[in-house]
Amino acid sequence: AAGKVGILGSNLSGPGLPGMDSISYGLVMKEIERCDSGFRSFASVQGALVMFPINSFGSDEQKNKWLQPLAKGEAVGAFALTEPDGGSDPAAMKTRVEDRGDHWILNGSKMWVTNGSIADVVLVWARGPEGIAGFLVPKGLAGFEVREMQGRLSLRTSVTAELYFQNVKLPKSAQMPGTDGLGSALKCLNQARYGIAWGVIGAAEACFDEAVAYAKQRFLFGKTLDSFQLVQAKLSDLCTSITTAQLLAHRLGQLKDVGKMHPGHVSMAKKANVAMALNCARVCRDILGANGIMAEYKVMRHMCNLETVSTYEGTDDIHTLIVGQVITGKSAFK
Ligand code: TGC
Ligand code: FAD
Repeated sequence: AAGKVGILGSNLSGPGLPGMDSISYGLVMKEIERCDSGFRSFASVQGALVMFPINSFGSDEQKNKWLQPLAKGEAVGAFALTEPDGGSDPAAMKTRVEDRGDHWILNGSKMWVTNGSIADVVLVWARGPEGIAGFLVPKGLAGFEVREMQGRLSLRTSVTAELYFQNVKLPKSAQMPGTDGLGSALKCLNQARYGIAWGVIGAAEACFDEAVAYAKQRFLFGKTLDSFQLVQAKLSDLCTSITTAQLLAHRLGQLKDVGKMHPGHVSMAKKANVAMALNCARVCRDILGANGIMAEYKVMRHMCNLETVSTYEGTDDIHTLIVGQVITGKSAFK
């Protein structure tokens, strides 16, 4: 359905692609995440982490083969950067390709790969003879094993997988010719983090709307909950923080559309807006009292989802340090 309405990779320009402006695209992400962060994750991975790199770094053959099926939702993509020994530090990656003349041999493993078990094609980041590069790996190749990760208490509408590559033979054409080191992978993350900065506002709005509606009808101490000053103060602060986040995302979109969005801007917005949404979900959960923990209400589901959103695409700490680096000129990672 998402493919039919044209919302997958909708901000990308090129033959047959919608080319939506950044703010419209952000609003789409917001509305998807109002429903569930797992659905927005699917859309982020498909659009920002698979279609964007194919469009930016792929060969004509790769673009012709994958972009339209991915845009229409006829094919599913995944992005495999994270490894067991390198979550926040992807430069530590051990997955590697060896050049065997007319083909590559891929060895290594990835984990926490959204869409991994349902993907037709996985963008795998691996260390090769000339540094880190991206490779398009279709499903079903000999030596490519996928294990779905079970037991998550967050983002339960999406699927996450571990990927294992044991002497997987790839044609030379699997390499994305425009990828050039870890920076190429990080460019994809900028796109996805942009979508998250917008998306989480939708989750926060959903929690806020539910809490307002609940407080209007919950009767305590002889009047409805929304009459109490403490509850009004909570709602007032949340409304202000949601509005502030909207303005931050809107400004980021304006900068993106004129080519002035810096990775530091994206980090600031990802960190601030996710923290805002997580706080909003927690406070709204509190306003609903015991009902707030029940599955029939949205707040706890959004709250659990947002714990993941705070971790993936760069943790809150990592974005703090990226902004710190922009301010001081000193990398805390080295
Ligand atoms: P560092 O030495 O700073 O940088 C390496 C090269 O990359 C360049 N660069 C960037 N380029 C574009 N955009 C950015 N945001 C960039 N950040 C850095 C940099 O200029 C350098 O270029 P060059 O030409 O000099 O080589 O790299 P580092 O190893 O010190 O690490 C920096 C750090 C920690 C910020 C980075 O590794 C990082 O962002 N870590 C977090 C990892 C992360 O976010 N992983 C996400 C995995 S995907 C995912 O979670 C999907 S979830 C599903 C969903 O989205 O819904
Ligand atoms: P770690 O890096 O081990 O971090 C643990 C803690 O240490 C955090 O609090 C962190 O902030 C802190 N920390 C790390 N470094 C520093 C430092 N220098 N200074 C201070 N504190 C630090 N990855 C993909 O490649 N593709 C995907 O599709 C994908 N989907 C995901 C879906 C889900 C549901 C989840 C949970 C994760 C997904 N990820 C994906 C992985 C995600 O990007 C990583 O989980 C994230 O980058 C953090 O890595 P980690 O979990 O190994 O935590």
